[in-house]
Amino acid sequence: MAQTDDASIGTGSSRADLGDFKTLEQFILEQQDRFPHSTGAFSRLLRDISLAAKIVNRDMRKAGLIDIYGATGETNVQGEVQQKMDALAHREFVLALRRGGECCLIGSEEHAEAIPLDTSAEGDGKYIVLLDPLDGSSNIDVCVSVGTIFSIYRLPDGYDEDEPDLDAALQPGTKQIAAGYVVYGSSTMLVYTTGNGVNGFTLDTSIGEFLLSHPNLTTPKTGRIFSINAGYYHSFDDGLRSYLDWLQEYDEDDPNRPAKTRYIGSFVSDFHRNLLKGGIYMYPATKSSPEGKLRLMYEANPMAWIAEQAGGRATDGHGRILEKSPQKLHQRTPLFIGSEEMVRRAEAFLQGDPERAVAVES
Ligand code: FDP
Repeated sequence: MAQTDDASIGTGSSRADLGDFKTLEQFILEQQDRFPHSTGAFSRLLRDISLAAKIVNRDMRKAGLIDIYGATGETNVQGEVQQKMDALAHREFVLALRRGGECCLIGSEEHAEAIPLDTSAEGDGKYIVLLDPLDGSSNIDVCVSVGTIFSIYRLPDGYDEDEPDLDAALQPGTKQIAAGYVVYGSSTMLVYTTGNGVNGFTLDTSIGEFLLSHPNLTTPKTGRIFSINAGYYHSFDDGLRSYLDWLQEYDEDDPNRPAKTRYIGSFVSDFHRNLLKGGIYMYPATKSSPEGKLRLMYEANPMAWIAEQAGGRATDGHGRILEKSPQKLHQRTPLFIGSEEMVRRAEAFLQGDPERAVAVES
């Protein structure tokens, strides 16, 4: 068991003062100041998202005490059982974005069609937000970490923000202008990128602020963790099965083998752990999900950009996730994401060339 310094417990001396940390709001404003022509609309949009995340966090922490555990009795557009918290999180994000007025179109995993917002009252309404309001929600009833994933695009030229064509949301991941996630775990963290590195903020619930706890996050070039639902092993293709076997072999010259398996079954949480510690998360095509299970627009694209910005890699096994051109909002994709060397190795196995050199400079 880890040793604790008893003298510091309860004295406040082990707790950081607010002065040590930047709040998310301060950080966003600082970034905004770097662009002299910025109108502040994007900063306000991020603030709206972080506010909704705080509300979802609050409700989640009380979920066992009020009637928001369990299923709604509905299925979502994916045909999956909708949890009450899924519906509640969807509603909170839509309300926050509607109130803020900076977003003209929302695509949500919990809603069949993109949702146009009335932008006449407030804000510029130049942004499109795609989100998975509550990822891993089948874990809520058993107190396991879940998350929110979001992805922001600009409304392309030629579209009217008052009546945006729903197709405006169908942009490749390379067009994202921000992507992030919130993990509601043993603590709540918001991690995001605008293409200038990745920064992580931990929620201090006593003051209701996200504080910059993980500036300039980078992910290890390789790692020892692999995350996959091994229950589907027999429906994986030969290349993937060989890679999984290779990971589990003992090799006295390789400190990372045999690798360790860690699978929470909550993508945000699995991704977050691997980002910090080094590892690979895989959700391939299977017999029951021939196109994979994860959603390109709500899950794969935002996490792929964060992974790349942190020095990692994301592929569907054949090409870069961010370059996939979306055909529909709820499109699925196979996903292999995480430490660069591990993802490159997975690609080599999947493409039938396991001997291909993959080592990368650390
Ligand atoms: P969930 O269905 O609980 O929302 O994309 C959804 C997801 O969870 C991921 O968070 C998770 O990694 C995956 O599905 C788990 O699927 P399996 O149960 O098939 O492993």
